[in-house]
Amino acid sequence: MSSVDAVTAYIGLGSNLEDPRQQVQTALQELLVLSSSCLLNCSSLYKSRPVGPQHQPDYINAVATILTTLDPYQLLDHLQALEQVHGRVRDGERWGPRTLDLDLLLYGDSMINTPRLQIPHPEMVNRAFVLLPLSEIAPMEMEIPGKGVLKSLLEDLAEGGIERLE
Ligand code: A4P
Ligand code: MG
Repeated sequence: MSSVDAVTAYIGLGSNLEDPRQQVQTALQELLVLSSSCLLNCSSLYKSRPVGPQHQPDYINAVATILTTLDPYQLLDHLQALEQVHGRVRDGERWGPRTLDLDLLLYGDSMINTPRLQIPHPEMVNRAFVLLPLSEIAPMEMEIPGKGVLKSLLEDLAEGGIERLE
């Protein structure tokens, strides 16, 4: 098992099946006890229409940040195991409905482009449901590797149709 110095990573949480709000809140509790990691902060919850196929319920999303000594592939293994605990079924539909999706958005300033893992998550900068919660818990001047500064990316974003929940 490889190990690394502690790295700050950002995780996107999303759900649109089986009480999505509860799914995301439970997943945040599970991130609190993630091995070799410490939960640093989490955003509010946001509600939005699905991006992609429209024949599915609205999504609840949030972003969390952790400090971790897991390497990025170990972290992805843990996130995918948590998705399974939440009964995630993959039926092959791209961007289809799910009980829980955990995307590894950022891992320090790493850029990774392998079949199993792309970091930064390739779609994150196009998505209000990622950038708005991220902006609650990350510095506005943060550089998203290869993409730009968070503040500018937010300014370029079409923000419509997303609601921050209390
Ligand atoms: N993978 C590669 N890079 C990563 C990464 N950085 N984080 C691979 C996580 N996984 C990564 O993912 C497919 C494969 O991507 C994994 O096996 C992993 O090795 P998946 O979770 O099985 O399938 P997916 O989530 O349907 O695919 P994808 O392309 O990751 O979809 P997204 O980007 O997660 O989008 N609309 C709203 N409003 N809110 C949402 O949360 N989510 C999606 C899914 C679509 N529309 C949405 C939302
Ligand atoms: Mg995903």
